[in-house]
Amino acid sequence: MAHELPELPYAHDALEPHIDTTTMQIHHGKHHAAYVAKLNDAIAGNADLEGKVICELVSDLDSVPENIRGAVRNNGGGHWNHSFFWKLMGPDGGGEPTGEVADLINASFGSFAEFQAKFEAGGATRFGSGWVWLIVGKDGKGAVVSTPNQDSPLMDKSGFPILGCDVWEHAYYLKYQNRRPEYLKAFWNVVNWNQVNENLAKVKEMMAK
Ligand code: MN3
Repeated sequence: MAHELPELPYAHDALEPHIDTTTMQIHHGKHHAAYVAKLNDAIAGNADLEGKVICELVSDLDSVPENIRGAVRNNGGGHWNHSFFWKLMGPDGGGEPTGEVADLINASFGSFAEFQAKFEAGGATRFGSGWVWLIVGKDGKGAVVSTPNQDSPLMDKSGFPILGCDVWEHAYYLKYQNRRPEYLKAFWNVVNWNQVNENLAKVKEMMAK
């Protein structure tokens, strides 16, 4: 089965004014769509790889033949990261974290404000293009990590991501130009904490096995 571009779980203008309509249209409809198309091209004809879901594929790059490993890393990473990212935002998002995520953040960082500062700094200091993440590490604690390009914590096994923010210029340049820290601050207004809690519940289930 070929990989497919998932539909946005909300309208393109749903995250206004924090993330603008045109950015969402291009980001989802062009950038993400291109990662999906190039991933399908890269693995075409390799039945073993074609049979894997995207999460399996990016979690086991060693099993990908060397001649297409770079393409799968970049485009498969792009597909997984963006599919994860869209769901983390929503028109009813923002506010303080809730439920077990709130407990994890307070236990790991001291407070939501301290976590926000770490996350924003992680995103702002990522040189060039990449992502900043909240992961659950092997010790069960929350940690902020940043990855270059379309890499993710699934690739280096540093932990399981439950929240992430795309800090490529294409994610914010139309509205924020060079002001990446301002975009990172605006991101808090659209975070869907219910989804982050769902992600945490899944991670906990996986880690318990
Ligand atoms: Mn992007």
